[in-house]
Amino acid sequence: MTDVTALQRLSRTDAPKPAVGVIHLGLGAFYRAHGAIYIAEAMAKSGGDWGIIGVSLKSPTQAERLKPQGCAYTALELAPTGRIAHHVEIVQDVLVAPHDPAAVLTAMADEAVKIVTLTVTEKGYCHEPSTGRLNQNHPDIQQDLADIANPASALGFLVRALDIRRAAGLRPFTVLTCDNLPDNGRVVRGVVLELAELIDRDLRDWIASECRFPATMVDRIVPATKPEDIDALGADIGKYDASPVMMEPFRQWVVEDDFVDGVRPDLGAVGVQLVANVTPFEDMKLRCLNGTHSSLAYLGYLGGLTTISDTVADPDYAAFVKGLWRDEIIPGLTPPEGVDLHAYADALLARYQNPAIRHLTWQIAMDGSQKLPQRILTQVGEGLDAGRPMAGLILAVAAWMRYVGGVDDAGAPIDVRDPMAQRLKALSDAGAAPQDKVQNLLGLNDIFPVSLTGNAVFVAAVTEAYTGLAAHGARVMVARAIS
Ligand code: CS2
Repeated sequence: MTDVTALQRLSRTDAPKPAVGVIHLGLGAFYRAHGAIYIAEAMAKSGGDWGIIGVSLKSPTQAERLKPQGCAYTALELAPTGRIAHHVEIVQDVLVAPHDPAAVLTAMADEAVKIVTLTVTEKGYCHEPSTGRLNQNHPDIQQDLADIANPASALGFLVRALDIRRAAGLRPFTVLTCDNLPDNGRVVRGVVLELAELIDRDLRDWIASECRFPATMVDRIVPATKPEDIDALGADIGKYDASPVMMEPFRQWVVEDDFVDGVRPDLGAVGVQLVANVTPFEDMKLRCLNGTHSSLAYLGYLGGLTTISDTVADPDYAAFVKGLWRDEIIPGLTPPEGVDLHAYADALLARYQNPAIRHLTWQIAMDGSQKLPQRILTQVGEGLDAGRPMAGLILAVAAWMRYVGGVDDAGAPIDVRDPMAQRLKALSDAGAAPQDKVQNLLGLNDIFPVSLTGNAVFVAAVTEAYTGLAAHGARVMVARAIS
């Protein structure tokens, strides 16, 4: 094992620092491995002032790790055949919103800033997943409404910064969401306008007419960095990087080309697809990738499988996920022009099999209450309506129900991370028999739409799947699903 503390810290080179043009809200590993790298490449290729200031909305950890190394970091590309370390210098500073909200607002209100990008995860939009409407009872939104000069939520920062720009006679920035939500541009626009309206009707109207909220589809598998990754990287590059990111070689970014005054980095020069309609790409990715990721995460975790690559190394799980694509997911999709969805699914399986990517099923299982609707439930409803058998995805829904009950197939407790974790466990515990537990969870209409809970075929199938999982475990049920 390398003694990483003996290594010299990673630092910036003395290349000139680009001026800031982007503020990023929610500086996690994904954006540093995806959007930030594309923007850095676009600037290297075509110029422009697109340096990034990152903002952490909750924890100071990222700032504490990155600032002592000048905000430079290593992005480690992990292919089955080897690894490539990229040195990334696009981030200029990291601000911690709860420590100094005024500094964040000042940065966002700077005229030089043209784009605010976001990766705040599904729950960061403070919306009701089943309707897309702003959840006005969300504690962060309550805090925004009580004191918008010191916002708590990403939406509060957007609204307040836009207000400051309007008052100063400046143009708004483009709001570029990079989260895995269907129609993510429309969702963020909707909740920003709802919040703005609660504060000032004129502000709402100005944002509605002047601001732009392009939709995007983002894709790159970026497992959370583990302590042993930091250690191994130290041995590889001979420097201590406190905050490297681990990423697969594959990446894709599809962006609706609708920016304020048309101002943006030259993303097209570095492989970003700039299109008029992102929806077919977003549906393909959310359903084929994220839908099966979540399915494998719950069924894999319950069955004692630690990573996605371990899960698809099991022939039954591999056959199961192929069946999901072939019989349940692809038949419900309209492919983007020129895309062969079966080839897309084959490529996905190869990405999942990459043994160099240790993506924990536990990590993907997080926040299921926020992910299930768009990843699985919508397509289950549509499939059943079209008369397709949706037994595999329904088994995945039942596996999520088992998972949030908090005990795996070996009887070990599960550390369930979800904004609704306590409520989910209480509902599960309140039912004695499997059908009561299922019934209780189906009562959550912010997750399950009535169109689904009112569908007797769905209710019977999910109850049967849950009962099977409780009696035989996930591995047996996955094997049965393919036979
Ligand atoms: C994953 C995604 O954690 C999860 O929920 O499904 O982060 C997934 O790895 C990315 O969307 C891939 O682009």
